[in-house]
Amino acid sequence: MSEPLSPSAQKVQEALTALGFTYQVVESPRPTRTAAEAATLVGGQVGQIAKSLVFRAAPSGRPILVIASGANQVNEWRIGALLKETLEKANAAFVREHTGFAIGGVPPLGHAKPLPTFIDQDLMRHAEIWAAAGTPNALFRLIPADLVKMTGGRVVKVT
Ligand code: 5CA
Repeated sequence: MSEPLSPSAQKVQEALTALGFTYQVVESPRPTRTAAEAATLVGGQVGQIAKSLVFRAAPSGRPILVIASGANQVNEWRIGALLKETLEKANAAFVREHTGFAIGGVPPLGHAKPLPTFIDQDLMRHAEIWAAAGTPNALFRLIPADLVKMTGGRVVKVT
């Protein structure tokens, strides 16, 4: 617990602190590369894991962040319709370029540049949720309402 955070996790911790949140990023020795692994580690339900998924909107080419419940499969068409664009899954290089983080650790905040963000309404019904914090081993626990505040995201149905 008192080990120093890795640089990517530290970046997320600093973003949280800069926004006035007291949430603490924790890094575990065990990887939490997937929502299921994260849920097992924190002893929660997979639906309480906020997975940050990056898409590429066409034709604009801009990045879009969808923060979905670990229990849900994002319906790309539904989000695309809100943007009047088509969403395609981003590749690893696109994710790193636009967020500054690698797949498996993409956090909901602290990105290279802020991304237009959509938040799964199903995350809102939990008392607390967990999000990735920069590396496949880093997480932080938060209240869903704060996820909306820290990202400026729009809460929508994503399935
Ligand atoms: N640290 C965990 C739990 S919070 C985590 O980040 N999970 S995640 O679900 O948010 O991130 C993994 C996601 O990355 C997958 O759901 C998938 O959408 C995406 N992903 C995994 N592999 C690839 C790949 N090769 N190309 C594009 N996206 C990928």
